[in-house]
Formats: sequence, C-alpha cells, structure tokens
Amino acid sequence: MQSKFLTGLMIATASVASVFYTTTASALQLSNSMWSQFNKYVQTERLQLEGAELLELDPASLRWENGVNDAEIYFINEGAGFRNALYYSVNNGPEKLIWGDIASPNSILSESDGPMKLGQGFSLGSYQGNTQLSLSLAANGNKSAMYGGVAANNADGLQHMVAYNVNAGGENWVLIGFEDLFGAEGATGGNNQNSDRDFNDVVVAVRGVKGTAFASVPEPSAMLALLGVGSFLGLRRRRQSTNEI
Ligand SMILES: [Ca+2]
Ligand SMILES: [Ca+2]
Ligand SMILES: [Ca+2]
Repeated sequence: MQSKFLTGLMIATASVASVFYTTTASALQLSNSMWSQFNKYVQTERLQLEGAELLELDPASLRWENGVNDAEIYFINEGAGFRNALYYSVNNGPEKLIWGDIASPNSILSESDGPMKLGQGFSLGSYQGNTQLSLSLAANGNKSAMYGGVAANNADGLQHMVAYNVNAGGENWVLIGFEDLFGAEGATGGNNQNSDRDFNDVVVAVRGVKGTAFASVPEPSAMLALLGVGSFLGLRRRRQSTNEI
C-alpha cells in the first residue's frame, strides 16, 4: 500500500518535473548583462545600428553553425510604430512564425500593450549540416509586405536587413536589424513611406548561426556613417579649419 503510494507519488513528481522542464526550456530569456552586450549597438530612434568594430555579414548568407545545439533567437529591441511580425524559414521551406506582435512597453519606441519582453527568446530548433536560415519581417504583421535579406526579393528592391558578427559570452552571435518601411530614405509618393532606413525597427540576436562577410556596399553613405568614417571626415574637416585659423 505504502509502496504503491510512493510509486504514485514518484510518477506524479516526475510528470511535474517534466512539465516544469518543458516550460522552462520554452521560456528562453537573455540575462540583463548579455542583453546589454547587444543592445549597446541600438541607437536612439531613426539612427542606424552602430557597430564600427563589428564585422558586417551578408544577411542572405546565414547558415546554421555546425556543432552547435539548438539555434536560438532573442529579441533585443524595437524602434517601430508598426506592430511587426518575424518569420523564419529553413532551406527556403515554408515560413514559420517566430513572433506575431513585436512591440514592448520597454523598447525604444514602446507600446504599453506590447507583449514582448526585452531579451525574450525563441528556439529555432536543432539542425545538422549545411542548412540555410532565412528571417523575414512582415511589416505591421502584413504577410504581403515581407522583407528579408535578399534585396531583389523585396518589393522595393532594397535591402531591409543588416547582420553583424558579435562575440558575446565567449560565443559567436549574429546581431540582426530590420527596416520596416518601404522605399529609399526620405522617398515619398507612390508606395514610399518616407523611410528612415534606420534598421532598428526589429533588432534580434541569433545564436548558433554564421554568415559570410558582406562583400558589396549597397549604400555608401549609410555604410560610411555606420563605420564611423563620416565622423572621422568631420573631425578632419574641423581640424583643417582649426589649422586654417
Ligand atoms: Ca526605427
Ligand atoms: Ca514599437
Ligand atoms: Ca525604420
């Protein structure tokens, strides 16, 4: 009798433990210190991510990194008025939802009813071998306005995603920023949305992926600003004018 009771109790405890484990595993969350290591690159609204020391990656080149366990994506911040959604696809397969309403009471363009917590994570699963990862943003949750890492596939023909290699906590991560507005910077009329091209509308950090360094320079002025060359030139100009005086 007593042993039956104990067995029952042990089974009950085991099921509680497994439920608890499952819940814990799905509630991925970055520590504050890890989140800060990514968030420090997020500027105030309408200014691009800044990472002079970071290696920029071709956002179309992201692949699962061999030898890692689950790949995970973490929400770092959002500077968007839109309530954007984020999807992923594996080897150009069907798009699967990661988050459907990327808004937060604590983000740089906050919404008090936003459901997202800064640093919250999502498991993208476990893969082996050379597996392509694609992320795409549905602007304001609209799947007919999807923007991803291949410029030619975007409705305005422009790049809407930037990716950087970041070493944090002794691991390689990829920091990714999305632009959610259609069209060139400041363009109006037609489908254009007076975009700021700040690429901070959704910012995420991904563990367990790698990418190849970005070879081309799609927007020279933006790249110069991003790499701090603009401020260097500004400094030099100021120095020159100082010399002239
Ligand atoms: Ca923004
Ligand atoms: Ca927002
Ligand atoms: Ca923007």
